[in-house]
Amino acid sequence: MARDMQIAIIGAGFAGLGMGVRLKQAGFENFTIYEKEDGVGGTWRVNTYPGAACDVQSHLYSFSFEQNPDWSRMFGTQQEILDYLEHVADKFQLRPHLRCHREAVGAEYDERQGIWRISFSDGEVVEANVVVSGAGGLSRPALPNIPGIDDYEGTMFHSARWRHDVDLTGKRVAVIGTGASAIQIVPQIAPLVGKLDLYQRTPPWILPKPDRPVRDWEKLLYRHAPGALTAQRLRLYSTLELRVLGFTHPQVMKPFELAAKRFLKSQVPDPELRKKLTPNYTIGCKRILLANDYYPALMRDNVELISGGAAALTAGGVVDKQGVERPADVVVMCTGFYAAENVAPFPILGRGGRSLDDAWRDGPEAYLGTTVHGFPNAFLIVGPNTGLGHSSMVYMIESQINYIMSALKQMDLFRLKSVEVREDVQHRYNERLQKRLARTVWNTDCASWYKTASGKNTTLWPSFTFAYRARTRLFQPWNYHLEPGLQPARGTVQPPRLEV
Ligand code: N01
Repeated sequence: MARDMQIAIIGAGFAGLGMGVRLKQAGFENFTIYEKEDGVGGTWRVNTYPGAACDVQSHLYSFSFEQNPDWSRMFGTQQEILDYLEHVADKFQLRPHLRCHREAVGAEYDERQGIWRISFSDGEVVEANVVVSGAGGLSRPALPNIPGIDDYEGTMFHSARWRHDVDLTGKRVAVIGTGASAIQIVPQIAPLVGKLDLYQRTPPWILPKPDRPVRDWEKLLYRHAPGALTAQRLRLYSTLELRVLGFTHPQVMKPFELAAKRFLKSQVPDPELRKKLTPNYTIGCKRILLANDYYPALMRDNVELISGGAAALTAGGVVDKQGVERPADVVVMCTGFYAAENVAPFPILGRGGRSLDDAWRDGPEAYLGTTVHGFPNAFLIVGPNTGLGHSSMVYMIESQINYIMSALKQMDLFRLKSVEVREDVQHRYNERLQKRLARTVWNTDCASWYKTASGKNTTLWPSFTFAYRARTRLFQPWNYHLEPGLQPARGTVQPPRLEV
C-alpha cells in the first residue's frame, strides 16, 4: 500500500475536516484541504448572525470519533461548534494540510493522465488524483428575485454574511424571510431595534426547542462513566430516527401538527396574529423549526408581522404585497441558499470536457449522493439527496467519508488510475430514490428549498440514516468503470500569485 495519491479536499467544514482525519488515520498523507475563508468551520464559521445555533443536539451533531463531554447546552451555539471544529483541526494535526483563502474556481479532469487540475482564485493550480468536495450544501446565499433590489440605498445584507459593523440599535429594520435563520435572528435583534418589520411569505411550522444547559453532574458522567456519552448519543439518535416514519408516511404527521398548533396557541393569545402564523400546508413539507422565543418576540410592540412577503424594494424601504411601503434603514435578507439547483460547488469539467452544471441541468443527481457518472475520481460530500430533515448531518457525512475511504483504499491497492460510476447504476439508483421520495411529506403541498422549480427533490435522503450507512459501508467496484495505471499526481503545478 503506497498511500501516495494526491488528494485535494475543498472546504474545511465538518466534511473536509472529517475527511482529513480519516485520511490521516489510514496513512494517506498527501492531502490538502483548501478553504476559501480564513479558517476552519465551514457554515459554523460563516453564519455568525445573532442567535445562530444548531437545531440538532450537540451530543449527536459531532464526530463519532471525537465525542465531547463538555457541551454547555443540549443544542450547541455557533461559537461552541466552531470551537469544537478548531479543536478537531488541532487534535488531529490537520493544520499542516490546510490552505486558507483558497477559493476553488474551477476543476478540470485530464482523462489521459487520470488527474484533476484545480484552479484557485489566487492563481494556484494543483494536480490531484482525487478531488473531494466538502463545499457544503448550504453555502451559496440566495437573494430574492424581487424588483428594486438594486435601487435600495440603505444597508442590506444576507443572514449568512452578517454585518457586525452595522449597529441596529434604534434603527428601522426589515427582515425578509421566516425560515430557520430568521426565527433565530428576530428574537435577538427585536429588543435592540427601533422597529422591526418581518416580511413573511409562508409561515413555518414551529415546535418547542427542548434546549437547556447541560448540568455539571451530566458532564462529569459523560467524562468519567464509561459508555455514558455513547449511550446519550444512541438515545438521541434513535429518538430522532423515529421521525423518519412521519416524513415517509405523511398521514402520521397529524400529531405533530396538533402539537405545533397547541404550542402556537399557548404562546400567542391574539387570534389575529395566530391566524397569520398558522401554516396551510402539511407539517414537515418544509423544514420543521424549533424555537421557544420566536412567537414571544412577534408580540412586542416594536415588531410587525407582514403577511404575503416582500414584493419590491425602493430606494428607502420595502413594499409589501398589498403595495404598502415601509421605510427601512437596514434590510436583512433571511432568504436562504441555493440548494436544489445551480449547485455545482464550482465550475467542474469532467470527462470529455462536460460541465457538471450541464450534467445536472435537469437537477443534480449522483450515486449514493457521492459519485457522478462522467466525473471520475471526484467525490461529493453532502452531494445530491444526502440531506436530512430529521437528524444529524454529521452522521451522513461520516457515512460518505466511509465510502470514499473504501474507494481510495481500493484505488491505492489496485493502483487504479480512475474510478467512475456506471451510468446505468446511477440511473437505476435515482429512479428508485425518486419513486420513494414521491410518497414522502416533502412532496405534498408546499414549495421548499428541498426541491427544484420543477418539483424534483434533489436534496433529501428519504429513509433511515442507518440504511444509508449500510449502503455506504463498502465501495462496490462492480458498480464502477475502473482503469488501471495510477500515477501519483504532482500537487501544486502553479504557485499562488504573490500579493503586491
Ligand atoms: O433559509 P430558508 P434559512 N418575501 O430557505 C423567504 C439550515 N439552517 O437560511 O417559505 C418574504 O429556510 C422564504 O419564504 P417561502 C436549515 O437546514 C439551520 O432560514 O419560500 N420572504 C423563507 O421563509 C435551513 O432549512 C439552522 O415562502 C421570502 C425564507 O425566505 C436552511 O439552513 C439555522 C421572500 C428562506 O428560508 C436554510 O435556512 C439556519 C420574499 N420575497 C439555517 N423570498 C439551524 O440549525 C424568500 N423568502 C437552527
